[in-house]
Amino acid sequence: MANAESVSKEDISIEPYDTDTIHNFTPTQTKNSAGNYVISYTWSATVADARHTMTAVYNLEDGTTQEEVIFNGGQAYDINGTVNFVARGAVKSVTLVAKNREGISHAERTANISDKTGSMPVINASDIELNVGDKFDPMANVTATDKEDGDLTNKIKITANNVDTSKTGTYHVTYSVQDSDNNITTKTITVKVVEKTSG
Ligand SMILES: [Ca+2]
Repeated sequence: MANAESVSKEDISIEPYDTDTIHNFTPTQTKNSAGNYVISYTWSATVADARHTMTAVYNLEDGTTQEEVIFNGGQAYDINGTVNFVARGAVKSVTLVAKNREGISHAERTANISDKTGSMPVINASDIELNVGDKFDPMANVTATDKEDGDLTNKIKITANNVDTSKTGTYHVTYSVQDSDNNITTKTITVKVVEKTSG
């Protein structure tokens, strides 16, 4: 009987899942050069059972989620890591969820995203009209500004320019500028070249 009682006690014992603790979790969001949202954070946790897993749930602005297992268990009690996660869209918050080996959540921590993507740069450029034979400087009177970076005029790239002032026509110049958060703005202006009218 003593043996049966012992087994029964073990079966009903509650494992100390609630001793799991998530520390050091401050995700931030940036954009990479491809325009994808990248979530970065370091994290650490004290996990009561090495068989537990840690899953990150990324809550996107469109209301959907993406999940990624960032810890698969099998390690000792103090675990940590660095995550760089590429999301489909802007991320509102990230929830780290510790799950026991039955897949049941038993510790979690949600952090709102500190959005580092900032505002888009602005290109100031206007359509212009020229006379045949005029000189055309595509950078004349063209500037770029950014709320976070300030003046970005020297970062402007001309990505297309078919202007030919030797003959009449309607031409286009396309400008592009990238800010320090990898936000890219493009702007196309129209350049009309007309016959010089005398008088
Ligand atoms: Ca900016």
